[in-house]
Amino acid sequence: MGSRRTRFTLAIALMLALGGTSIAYAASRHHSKPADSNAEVFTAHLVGYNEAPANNSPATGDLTLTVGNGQLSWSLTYQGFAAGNQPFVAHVHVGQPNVSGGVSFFFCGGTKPACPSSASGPVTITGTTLPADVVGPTAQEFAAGDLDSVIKAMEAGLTYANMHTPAITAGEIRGQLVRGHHGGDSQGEDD
Ligand SMILES: [Cu+2]
Repeated sequence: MGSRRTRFTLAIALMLALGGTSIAYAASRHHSKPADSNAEVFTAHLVGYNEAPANNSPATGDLTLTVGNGQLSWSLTYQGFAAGNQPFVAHVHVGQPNVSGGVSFFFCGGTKPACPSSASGPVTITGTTLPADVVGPTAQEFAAGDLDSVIKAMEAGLTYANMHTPAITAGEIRGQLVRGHHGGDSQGEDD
């Protein structure tokens, strides 16, 4: 009788312990969120294989973009372009993987300052994007200034970042924006 009771007590203790573990896990996840509780992070890994059509560019780029407080905060690092083939624009398009869509907003080049040369090593540019920075794509019924619709497209996996160069003016490296810190895996999963 005694051992039966002990086993029962152990089972209850185990259940409580497991329950406690999952509560602690949920709490720590909640704590890891950014200050703005509505903030969302997107990442993209830009490579030539993601362009349409694919190319053999040695260059790579990594974008981290945070949505919050009605604006986007972003950081883009790029490297590996040939010295004489530096990117002249980096921006975000609306389009699903392997489809070329119109431009939504710029990181460098276009409506923003020129893209710094990466001829002597990796370059990181940072900035914020406000509704006024959104130029469209109007042909896809994304109105200029409508950042909210672009964010919805981003959440649906329908935006990509790319960089254009003199060698491949249509776009040399590209990456789909995906939620969280898994941008490096995105294209493989989507294909
Ligand atoms: Cu582009």
